[in-house]
Amino acid sequence: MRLPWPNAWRNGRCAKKKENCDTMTNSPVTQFGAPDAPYCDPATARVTIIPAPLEYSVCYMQGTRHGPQAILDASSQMELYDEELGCCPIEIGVYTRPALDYTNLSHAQALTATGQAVREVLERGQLPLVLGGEHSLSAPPISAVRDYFPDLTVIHIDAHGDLRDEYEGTQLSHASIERRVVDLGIPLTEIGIRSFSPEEAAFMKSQPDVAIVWGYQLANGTAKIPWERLSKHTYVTIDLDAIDPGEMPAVGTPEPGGLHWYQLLNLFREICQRTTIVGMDVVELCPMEGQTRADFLAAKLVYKMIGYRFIGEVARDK
Ligand SMILES: [Mn+2]
Repeated sequence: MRLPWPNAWRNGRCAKKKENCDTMTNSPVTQFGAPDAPYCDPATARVTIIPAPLEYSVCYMQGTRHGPQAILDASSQMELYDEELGCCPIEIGVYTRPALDYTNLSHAQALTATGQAVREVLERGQLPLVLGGEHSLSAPPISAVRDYFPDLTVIHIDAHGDLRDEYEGTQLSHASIERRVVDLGIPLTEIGIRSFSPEEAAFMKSQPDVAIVWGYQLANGTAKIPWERLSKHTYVTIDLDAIDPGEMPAVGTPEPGGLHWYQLLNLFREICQRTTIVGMDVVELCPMEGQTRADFLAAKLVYKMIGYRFIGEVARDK
């Protein structure tokens, strides 16, 4: 007879324990979801989370270097059973490595270190999931993942096009990240865009391998995601300012009219049904006092992404 719950859940191994409430205020959370040891073993994990507290080219609100730890802290208070998927996604194994240390590194050196951390995860056959930090960190991970999956395509969910050739005098800027992806020759699909410069509009006339689904199209129901552009292997980069600022206020450059929670989850679930995600990042959380809902949204989004990605590989009760 089939058990009504996965064994681990029945035994309470992935149940949230009350004592976490006491420990989190004293010491920083080191493992996403604060699960029991079997689920964060680096040797058996399917996902390695890379906290990347990068902050070099932020132009408006500062503080995104605190984003990764805020996500880890919030994740420790998150329930680990996914009622939609009928399972505990943490059971696939999610290891969080120590945060990258960018002390005394130039921006370029910090980006190289980020790419190297992703390569180490790929070498172990695990899925790299980078927590930012500012968006400029995405290019080296995408380049590293492409070395392992040459057919790679990229989905970029963001309020901003990030297609400028350079911004404020540097090609490494967060506002140029997707231009670097285009430079790598990787087909790019942008979703949720609602802040675009004249320079980017002119660039699009050069017919780069970029498709854009605009924010207004998502809002009025005319959006058509060009699924046919996706290859077998896809990297997804999510700038949290893609989400409506009413739900995600803690970002450096908020734009009105963004994606809503379930809209984003449905989008992400469909991405997982149509392609295999082989690398991910969630960037630009800029924790703000009194806006803990943003930290919790980011943590839960990361967990939902892991669940959708690995559904079918973990025991389910429905
Ligand atoms: Mn953005």
